[in-house]
Amino acid sequence: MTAQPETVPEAQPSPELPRVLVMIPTYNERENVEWIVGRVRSAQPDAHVLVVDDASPDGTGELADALAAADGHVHVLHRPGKQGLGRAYIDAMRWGMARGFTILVELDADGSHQPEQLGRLLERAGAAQLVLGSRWVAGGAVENWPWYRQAISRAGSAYARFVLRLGVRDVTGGYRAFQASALDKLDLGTVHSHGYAFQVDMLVRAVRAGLTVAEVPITFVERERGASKMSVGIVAEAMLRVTWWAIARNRR
Ligand SMILES: Nc1nc2c(ncn2[C@@H]2O[C@H](COP(=O)(O)OP(=O)(O)OP(=O)(O)O)[C@@H](O)[C@H]2O)c(=O)[nH]1
Ligand SMILES: [Mg+2]
Repeated sequence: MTAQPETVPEAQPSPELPRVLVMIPTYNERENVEWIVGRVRSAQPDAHVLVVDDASPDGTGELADALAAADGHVHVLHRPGKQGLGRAYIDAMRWGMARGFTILVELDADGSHQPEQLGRLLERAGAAQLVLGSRWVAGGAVENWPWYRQAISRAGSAYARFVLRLGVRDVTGGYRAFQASALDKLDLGTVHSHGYAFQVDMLVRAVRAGLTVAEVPITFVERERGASKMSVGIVAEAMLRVTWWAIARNRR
C-alpha cells in the first residue's frame, strides 16, 4: 500500500476564473487616487488595481504607495516622468501580463469611468476579446459635459469610424477590458500614440487582428476634481494619426 500524504494540498483556483487587473494611469491626481481606488475595490473585491504614476509632482505616487502598503490588491508602477497615457498603459499591460492577469481593464482616475459599471464590461469580457465601455450606444450617456466636449468626442468618433471603417460607436473612449491573451496579437512594442490616439490605435489594431469586439453602454461622468490633461495637442495628434492611418490603409 502506498503512503497517503498527510496534508491535503490547498485547493488551487480554477484555471477558468479570470484574474482581473484594473490599470489606473495617474498624473497629478492627488485629489482622486484614494477615492477611485476605493471605489474599484468596493465594486470588484476580487480584482487587483495597478496605479501607473508618471512621477506626479503633486505626490500622487506616494499616496498610491500608502494605499498599496495597506492593501495587497493594490499595486503601483512608478515611471520616471510624464510620457503620456499610451506609454503608461503599455507598461501597465506588460506588468499585468507578466503576472498572469487574464483581463486587463483601462480606467481613468478622475471618476469619469464609474467602477460600479465595471461589472457590465466584465460580463462580456469572457466572450469578447475587447470590451468597450461606450458613451454612444443605446443606454450610454455623458454627464456634465459642455456641448463642445460632446461635439468634439462625437465628431471624432464619427470621423475615425468612417475613415477607418471600424464599425463601433465609441472609438476614443478609455474604459475598456482586454483579454490578456489577445494583447499578444497587437504588437504593443510598435504603439507610439499618446492621448486619444492611443485608444484609436489599439482599437484599429484589435479590429485588424480579427479580435472579437463588444460595446456596452456606460455613463461617462465629467471629472469634478483635479485638472484635465486634455489639450489641443492631444486632439490634433488623434486627428492627424487617424487621417494618416486611413490614407495608409487605402494605399494598400
Ligand atoms: N501616467 C500617466 N497618466 C496620465 C497621463 N496623462 C493623463 N493621464 C491620466 O489619464 C487619465 C485621463 O486623463 P484626463 O486628464 O482625465 O484626460 P481626459 O479624460 O481626456 O480629459 P477630461 O475628460 O477633460 O478629464 C487620468 O487618470 C490622468 O491622470 C500621463 O502622461 N501619464
Ligand atoms: Mg478625464
